[in-house]
Amino acid sequence: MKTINRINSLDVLAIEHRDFKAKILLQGAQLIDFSTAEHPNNWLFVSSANEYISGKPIRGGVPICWPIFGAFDKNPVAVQSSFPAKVNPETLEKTPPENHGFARHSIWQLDDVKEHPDSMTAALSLDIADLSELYGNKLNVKVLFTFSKSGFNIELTTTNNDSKTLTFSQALHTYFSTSNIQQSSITGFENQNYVDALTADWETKKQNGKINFSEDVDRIYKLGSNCIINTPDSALTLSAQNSNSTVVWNPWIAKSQRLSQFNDDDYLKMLCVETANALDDAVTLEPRQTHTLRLSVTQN
Ligand code: TA6
Repeated sequence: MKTINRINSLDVLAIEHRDFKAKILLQGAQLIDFSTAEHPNNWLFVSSANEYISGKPIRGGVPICWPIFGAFDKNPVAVQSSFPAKVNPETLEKTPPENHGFARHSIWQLDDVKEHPDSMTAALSLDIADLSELYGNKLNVKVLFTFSKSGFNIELTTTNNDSKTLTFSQALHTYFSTSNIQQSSITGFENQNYVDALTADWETKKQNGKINFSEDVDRIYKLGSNCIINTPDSALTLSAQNSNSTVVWNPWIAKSQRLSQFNDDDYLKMLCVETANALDDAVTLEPRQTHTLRLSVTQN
């Protein structure tokens, strides 16, 4: 069953099946709730501090960071030249594209919801041409969600509609829920290099053992998110295709007090594992070329 409801000023697609439930905000095509009959609590973290007002990204679920991941000036030159800063003709003041791109606070079109014997799919797309003279008609983006009793899949497909090569960065910025961050860990990145975004010059370091959480963490691992997230409540398996970066983030105490739409103690209840193509892993598309980023999340 599918219905369109509202949370404050935002439309939300609610999907109900005997084996699973899901909710997707049309703003940002943002999955904010997924659970199964067997694992009935929301697998995703969503802050109770969210206001659900138009144009303001929701903190939690799976924000789609696109066509830029992170801060514009931390992106490679190829991304910066694909999406140049906007110049005010009078003042010549430059306004760079916003952190994490515009997709996550734009209204996506719901193209299709299909029921299958053991799964349901929801397809959404974003009409770039209407969004901004900077991006109009350059890129096309759509997302396909597949829900089943074992978990959810997300496929984010980008097509280059321009006559020249374009480079973009991206992330499925997934917030996972935990009842105790200090008893949570991630395995699968042992001995891997990562960029520590908390250091002044974004030092490269090596991961020793599993990833634990006892302080501010903001790391970009140089490989796709094929890992296991262990919390006191669940053991989630993530597998990704066409992703060469994974961002692991927990803001911890001080940053939690500064973040919008986030309670001071929310850091105790969440961890982000973001399936991405960031920094030098940004994706270059020739004209008419297509790229699909895939994430599968299942519970053992
Ligand atoms: O998760 C990686 C990250 O880039 C962090 O550095 C932090 O900024 C986080 O995203 C949240 O960003 P937001 O714009 O949603 O507050």
